[in-house]
Amino acid sequence: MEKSGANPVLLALDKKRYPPTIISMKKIINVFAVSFALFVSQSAMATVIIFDDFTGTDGTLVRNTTPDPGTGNSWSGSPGYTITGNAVHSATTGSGHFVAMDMGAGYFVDNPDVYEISADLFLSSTMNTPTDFFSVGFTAGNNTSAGANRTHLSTNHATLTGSPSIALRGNGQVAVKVSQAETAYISSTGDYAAGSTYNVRVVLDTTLTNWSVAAFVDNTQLDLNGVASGLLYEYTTNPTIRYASISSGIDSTDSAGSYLDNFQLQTIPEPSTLVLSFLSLLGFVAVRRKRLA
Ligand SMILES: [Ca+2]
Ligand SMILES: [Ca+2]
Repeated sequence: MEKSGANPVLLALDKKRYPPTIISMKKIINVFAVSFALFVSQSAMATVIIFDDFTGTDGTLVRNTTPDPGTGNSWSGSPGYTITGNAVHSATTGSGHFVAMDMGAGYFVDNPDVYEISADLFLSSTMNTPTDFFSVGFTAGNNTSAGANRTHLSTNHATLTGSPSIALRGNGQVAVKVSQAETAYISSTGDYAAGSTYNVRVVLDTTLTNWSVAAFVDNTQLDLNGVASGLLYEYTTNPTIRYASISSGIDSTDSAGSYLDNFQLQTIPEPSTLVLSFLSLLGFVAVRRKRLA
């Protein structure tokens, strides 16, 4: 054991270096007040539009169900997804499936905001190919066929490829598509190995003239614009979208152990709004301190 003076916690409490007037209770309370108020304001400003943790009877088709216990209309799409073990599983019919929540034509244009789609994804370790995947994203269309073609990753489906979307692939890759033709990000094979749960998020800002996209895996932001500075992808032509979608390409051997859970579409505070509320909080704390002094 080092002598106690080397311990940073004890150092912080060393009243010779940090006299009581500096580490005052008032200061500590103020720091907590700012952190707490900022946390509350962020939570208050995020609005959940769809949330589904799929607490349904095993074997129930996801199609035509309403989110349980959350919010939203009802899922439409292919009969290829069932609720099993309180999560979305791929049925054995066909390999590709699709369900979507219809937000209505023009919704994301008429209600400019910062939209985030997120979900927890788990792929069975029997998966090993890039064409096996689960993905979530914003799409222009929906697919009602039982064996819907592999979408989101496909170059064959202009209206079903996510604009944008994020996919976890069977070979351990994460891919972010911003249109049928363009993949903004793709990780190395094996970076996100099967057998773990990954929280994926794709964020679309429709308040801007040129919409921007951010993407995250387990709170790590992905670099969507390559060597250019920053991490955001920016559209030169904004996509036409109306659905919040789930899609996959999972064959029957891999379907049992692979699932999607906790689907959510929410609006989140714009960075500029956050800065403003932080500044106003600082002002509030300053006034409060003046009064207390
Ligand atoms: Ca669940
Ligand atoms: Ca970059």
